[in-house]
Amino acid sequence: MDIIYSESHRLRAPKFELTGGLLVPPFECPERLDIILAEAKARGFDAPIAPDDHGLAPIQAVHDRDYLNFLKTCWDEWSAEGFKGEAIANVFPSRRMTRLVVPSDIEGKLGYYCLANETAISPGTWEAAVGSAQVALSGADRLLAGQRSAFALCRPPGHHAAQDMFGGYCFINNAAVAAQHLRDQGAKRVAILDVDFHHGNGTQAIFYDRADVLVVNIHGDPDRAFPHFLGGADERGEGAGVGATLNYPLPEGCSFERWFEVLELALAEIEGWGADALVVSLGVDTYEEDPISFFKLKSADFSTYGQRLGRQGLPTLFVMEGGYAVEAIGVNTINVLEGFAQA
Ligand code: OKP
Ligand code: ZN
Repeated sequence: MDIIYSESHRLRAPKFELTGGLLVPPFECPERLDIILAEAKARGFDAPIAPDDHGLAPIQAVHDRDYLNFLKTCWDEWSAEGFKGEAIANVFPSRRMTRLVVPSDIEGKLGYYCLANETAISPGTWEAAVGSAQVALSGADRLLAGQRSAFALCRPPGHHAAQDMFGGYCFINNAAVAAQHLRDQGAKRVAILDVDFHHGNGTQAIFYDRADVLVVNIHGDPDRAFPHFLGGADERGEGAGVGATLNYPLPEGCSFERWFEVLELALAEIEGWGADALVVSLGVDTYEEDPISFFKLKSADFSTYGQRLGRQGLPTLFVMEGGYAVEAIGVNTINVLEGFAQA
């Protein structure tokens, strides 16, 4: 299985994340990918391959132009204001703040486009996010060329990013960009299976009214878990997309046995729907030791479900999302890929 990877992820290196009222070193850090790559090498995977540059057009196919322009210019506008720290949003168009006009002031703009303010924008964030999307696009190209699978080792992650919103460590929705690229290059129906612990609200929002992309999420119940305001079992799509969104929220302490039963339900739905290709939003924050999540998967369980994904028999693009137990992120991620390849 080819691993696509870009060094440009290192440009995403904020000093701070706002958590529990404190500015702490971000959970989503560059070392995550170093550890995954080291484990891939130790387990006999070929050296990673740099992505091809697809430009901005396939990103604009998913995200709004004004949002992308904001991401591109945010840091310069913020620092030009004389602010000393990283760009953290502090005012939002929340309920009963209904003037949905983009302010020209950078603090206003930042809040307009932000869905959660743990995520700081720092210099290089835009360049890293574009590079991450190129990794996903180049992974999709492998499937289009007839390969059975590919691993897009994306960073920053993407599944919380919607058409015009960043947050939850995400800026450009890599899985959505890849799925749209597969559609535009000939795939008729694409399924996205999001196994990250957190609900992929951005991916769901992007495809919510569409019948050609099935979006399936298995995640911590939003009553108890980030992103809190999307991911209920009753969200099933709208308009032409009714039935093409599926959500499986699960409770705190969820065991692998229960999680795997739900994976079987999800894969039966995907089988019945009839996809040409599968995009897996691969977050390994379902791990029992993850510092910000509450499922109980053990490292061996990642091999088990990787094998099951392999038996599904679909051309499959793995797109890296979360996973914050950094010491185990390599083993858990490669267990999924190796299990898949064994099946
Ligand atoms: C990104 B991805 C926990 C707060 C969580 C943000 C989590 C972003 C997860 N107390 N804040 O889905 O792995
Ligand atoms: Zn996550």
